[in-house]
Amino acid sequence: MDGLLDSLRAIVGDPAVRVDPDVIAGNVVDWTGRFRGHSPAVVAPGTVTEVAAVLGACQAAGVAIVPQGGNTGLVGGSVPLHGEIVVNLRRLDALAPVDAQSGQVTAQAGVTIARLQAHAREAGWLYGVDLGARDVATVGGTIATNAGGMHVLRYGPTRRQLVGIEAVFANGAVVSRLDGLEKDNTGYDLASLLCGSEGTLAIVTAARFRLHPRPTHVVVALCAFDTVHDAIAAAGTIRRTLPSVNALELFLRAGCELVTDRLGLPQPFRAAHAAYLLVEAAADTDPTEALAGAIDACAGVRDVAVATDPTTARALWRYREGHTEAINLLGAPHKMDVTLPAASLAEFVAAVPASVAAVAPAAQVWMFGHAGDGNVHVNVTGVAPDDERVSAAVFRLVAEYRGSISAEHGIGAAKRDYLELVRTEAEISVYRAIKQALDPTGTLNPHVLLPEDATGARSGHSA
Ligand code: FAD
Ligand code: 2HG
Ligand code: ZN
Repeated sequence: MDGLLDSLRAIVGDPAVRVDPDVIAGNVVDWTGRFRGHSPAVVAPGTVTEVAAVLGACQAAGVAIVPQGGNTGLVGGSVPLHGEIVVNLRRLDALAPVDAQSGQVTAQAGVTIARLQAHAREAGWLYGVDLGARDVATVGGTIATNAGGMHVLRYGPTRRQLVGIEAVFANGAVVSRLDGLEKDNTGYDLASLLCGSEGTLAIVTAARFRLHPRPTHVVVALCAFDTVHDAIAAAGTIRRTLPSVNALELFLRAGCELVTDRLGLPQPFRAAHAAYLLVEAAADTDPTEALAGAIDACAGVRDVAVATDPTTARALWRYREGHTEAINLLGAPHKMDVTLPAASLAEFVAAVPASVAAVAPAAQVWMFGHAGDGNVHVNVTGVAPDDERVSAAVFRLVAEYRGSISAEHGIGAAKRDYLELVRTEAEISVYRAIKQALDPTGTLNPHVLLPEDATGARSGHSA
């Protein structure tokens, strides 16, 4: 290890190899505090050439690495749970000017999503992905997880924004395809393959994104319902009747009370309600009337608050976005970001509390999410970090409803043992073949995504 650290210092310079446990403490534990690892070093390359040399040195030394961006990932995939070296990409933070002709921009892996959004906005465009972790989450991390967020309904997840990618593979090869051709049918789509690969196939160093025209008017409404079923049915009605819809976000009474209590916000309405649906519409002409018409067409709406200016809109969004922060204040949660077929979402939400109570009677269940995408975030608190009974029960329920165990956060370390619930043997063997072909020594994040194989051997080795 000492020899490897000397080589890494020679590549990136002394200050970019941090080994002091106090200094790297924040790099070895995840955002929730549930996943805590240890590492001999955090290495921060400043150029693509340095990334390739760092990877080459680690591969030659037989030491595994975990790529890391903002470390906001929620599935334990960004921290060194098996003593891997952390390769942090935050220093790769160049952002090229927006190409006004194509409506595209190239950004390096360490650029934060908030910076990318602001950069696009200043040039009169919009970046299609938005998420609560925007100030810290990076281009590289959001590509590696195919991050979704609040606007998937309108613009799709990260994969849909990608026009090209630059990445370093385990053998040190650099692939760079950033010329922004909207149409290019020349073989495998590497950008799509790497998007969602969770740092297991390559380190992403830069990407070319397509931007969207920026609607001039944004209106937000928070609607209250007496049943979860009505709120979810309303999401379907609004999708159908409001072409300018940007976001359809669900949260429940318990979560709303937790957020108002822990974050010191006023109650959104005089009375508490069973479920809330936050609706955002955006267009080039004022969508307020169309939004009101769509809400009128929904059954069971008990109260509505509308925001037509950015400050009030942010205040309404806070009730929804504040969930992750407020729940973390209760202790490290178990997070299950799942998608259900739209027709089963309400039934699934109704069934979750009993499934959890059957295995963990004292646990608390919090549910919220992107109702327009069929994606609900099931958070459970009051369960020991390594107690798998709750995840197993919820994921089994998801599989029964033919849903997915990851809508947007990925598999990471948290869900690798459940992949077989929703992916066939044939699919997993193709995944293994891809991993084996691109990373035969198991250098790149070898302890995430894929389950242990039939022989009990893990894909790759630990440090
Ligand atoms: P990290 O956490 O550092 O890494 C995540 C994964 O990507 C790891 O497997 C890591 O190894 C890999 N990786 C990181 N950088 C690279 C790279 N350059 N090359 C290859 N692999 C890399 N997620 C959503 O999808 N939607 C949401 O709405 C959402 N909201 C969130 C709100 C909060 C408050 C928080 C804390 C998280 C939220 N997340 C959400 C989860 C998280 O922000 C995303 O998963 C995000 O994509 C992680 O980006 P990051 O830069 O922090 O990556
Ligand atoms: C969100 O939608 C994020 O707010 C985080 O995906 C979800 O905290 C969670 O479980
Ligand atoms: Zn989410």
